[in-house]
Amino acid sequence: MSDSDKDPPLDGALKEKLIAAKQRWAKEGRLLTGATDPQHRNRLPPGQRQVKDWPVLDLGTVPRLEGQEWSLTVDGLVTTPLRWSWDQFMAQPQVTLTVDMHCVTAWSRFDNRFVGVPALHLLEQVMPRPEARFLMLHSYDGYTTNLPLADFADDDVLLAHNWEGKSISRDHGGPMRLILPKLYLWKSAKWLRGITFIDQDEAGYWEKRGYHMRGDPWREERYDTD
Ligand SMILES: Nc1nc2c(c(=O)[nH]1)N[C@H]1C(S)=C(S)[C@@H](COP(=O)(O)O)O[C@H]1N2
Ligand SMILES: [Mo]
Repeated sequence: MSDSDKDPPLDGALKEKLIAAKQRWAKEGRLLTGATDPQHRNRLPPGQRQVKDWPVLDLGTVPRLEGQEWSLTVDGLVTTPLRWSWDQFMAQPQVTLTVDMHCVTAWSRFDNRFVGVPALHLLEQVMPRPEARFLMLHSYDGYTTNLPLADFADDDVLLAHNWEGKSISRDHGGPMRLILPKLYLWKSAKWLRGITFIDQDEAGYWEKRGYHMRGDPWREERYDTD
């Protein structure tokens, strides 16, 4: 039996992150926001300007998903693939976070309060296999985008369905979209319908068209300049 056969399904680092996150969420009233993080005192990443409205950006096809038509499928390199109906999704643990959003088109919007299911909770359910290192997100409009598992596996990543106390509107990705504040917003897939765990990075819709494979706004990873 090789060492990897004995690996626990949820690797140690991921498990520690999950436990630490749960402890933080458990502190009542705790909202995660750059405002409370001294390292983000300068909240505007390089080349960004602050906006107060929330612009809509997408491929132009806005899916209409009524209750029964919606599901989320998680598959690929996971121990327990899953498919959640809307009711099953809404029955998962929920967290409220206040986060900043940074779009590659140079606008940033501060203090957006989202409610949703933590990505770490989803990871705990599906248990990525040790060889899983990236994710491909699939959306109802045909959009795709890729992510490192390390960026998805963090306590500020949400499968979000509510913004500022209201269901997320259709044009902003309702009924459910990803919110991953650490990367440019094109990584936060709207109308999310599937997540596939993969071992090697693959380019999604914009990444095939010259956008950066990771997209960290603090490093200004807008385009692949190679
Ligand atoms: N499904 C889907 N998700 C998507 C997109 C898209 O076209 N389809 N566009 C991305 C891009 S390029 C941006 S900037 C943000 C915009 O989100 P917003 O319209 O809510 O501001 O959504 C991202 N998620
Ligand atoms: Mo974008």
